[in-house]
Amino acid sequence: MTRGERVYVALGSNMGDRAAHLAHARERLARLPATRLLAASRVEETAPIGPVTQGPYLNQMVLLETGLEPAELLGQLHAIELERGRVRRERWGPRTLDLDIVRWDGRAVQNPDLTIPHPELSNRDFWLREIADLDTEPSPRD
Ligand code: A4P
Ligand code: MG
Repeated sequence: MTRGERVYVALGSNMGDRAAHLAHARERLARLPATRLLAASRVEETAPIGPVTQGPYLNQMVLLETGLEPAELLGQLHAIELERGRVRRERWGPRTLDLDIVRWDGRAVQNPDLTIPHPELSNRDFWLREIADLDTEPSPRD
């Protein structure tokens, strides 16, 4: 494929087999059309953020290179969430798998379905740490 754009996607899970949900997401992201998975951060267990009482999360960030448009990638992320039985109940509530577009190098998006960079980026220490992981560790394929 021609060189794509670099996108940071956050993976989160706090229901069921959390590690298996993240592994499934990584495998599926690596096989998306016109997309390569360049690197994955450490997996971290994090205390739940937000107003809802719920269990701890496993969080991880991956770096993709993609030729997809933002709306296309969002559609693909929703499809992968559905494969893990994701049901949208309450905002910020528990979930088997949550996939968020956190940052898209060279682009900003603001529409009713999509905000990039993700508005919570600067509030989430673990996202900032995971991005730092991705930016400092050269990927094996570089
Ligand atoms: N949407 C807008 N911008 C984006 C984007 N950049 N990436 C829209 C992905 N989606 C985006 O999302 C609702 C809608 O947001 C989507 O349909 C899309 O059109 P959702 O996944 O159904 O709902 P949500 O995840 O509950 O809402 P939101 O606002 O994405 O919340 P977050 O930020 O995902 O928070 N605690 C810990 N420790 N770790 C976590 O990962 N996550 C959440 C959820 C709460 N607490 C957490 C964690
Ligand atoms: Mg979300």
